[in-house]
Amino acid sequence: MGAAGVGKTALIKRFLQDSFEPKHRRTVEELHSKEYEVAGVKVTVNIMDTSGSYSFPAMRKLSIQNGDAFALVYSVDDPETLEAVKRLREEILEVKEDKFTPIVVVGNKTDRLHERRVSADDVLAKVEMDWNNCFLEASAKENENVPTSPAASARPCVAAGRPFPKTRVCGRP
Ligand SMILES: Nc1nc2c(ncn2[C@@H]2O[C@H](COP(=O)(O)OP(=O)(O)OP(=O)(O)O)[C@@H](O)[C@H]2O)c(=O)[nH]1
Ligand SMILES: [Mg+2]
Repeated sequence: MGAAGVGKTALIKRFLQDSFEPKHRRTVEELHSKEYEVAGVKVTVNIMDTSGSYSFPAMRKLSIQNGDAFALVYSVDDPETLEAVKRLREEILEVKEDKFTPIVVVGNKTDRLHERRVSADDVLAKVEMDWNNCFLEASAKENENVPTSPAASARPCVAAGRPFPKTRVCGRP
């Protein structure tokens, strides 16, 4: 979930098809499925690509109710999109009534070096220390740090390219 144009679809496309679409096509809502084998057991992961543009409160609430884990995406060149992430997190906590709902915050478009307006350190402190959620920065365009499996939400955090101590697991210190 996240504001319009932050790269939600691009991250999913990179993750599922290892490709990148330079054109912005606004998503209404799209469900993707991927099969995995984890410890010899087949699991199907459903990934809901939500809309940042047509995000009506009722639709958003339904997406939250139906979701088990959330990737909240902002763009490092737009501080407003980080504010949207903060509001979404509040809404998720309210709807789920569960502070252990898995949430990973993703700062996308790190390739836009000269346009960066959000400091990784500031977001890292807020997300990891205050929220106890996981944070990473990525570039769907350059295929940098895009999670490669759903298990990524349980792996040690990598923020802004700096690995955390091996014992630090996202959301569970
Ligand atoms: N430079 C750069 N551009 C990106 C990156 N990821 C996405 N974009 C571009 O940003 C625009 C929006 O990307 P989308 O993935 O469609 O954004 P979205 O969040 O799905 O947007 P909505 O579906 O409207 O909510 C497109 O033009 C993408 O090519 C990235 O990592 N770097
Ligand atoms: Mg989209």
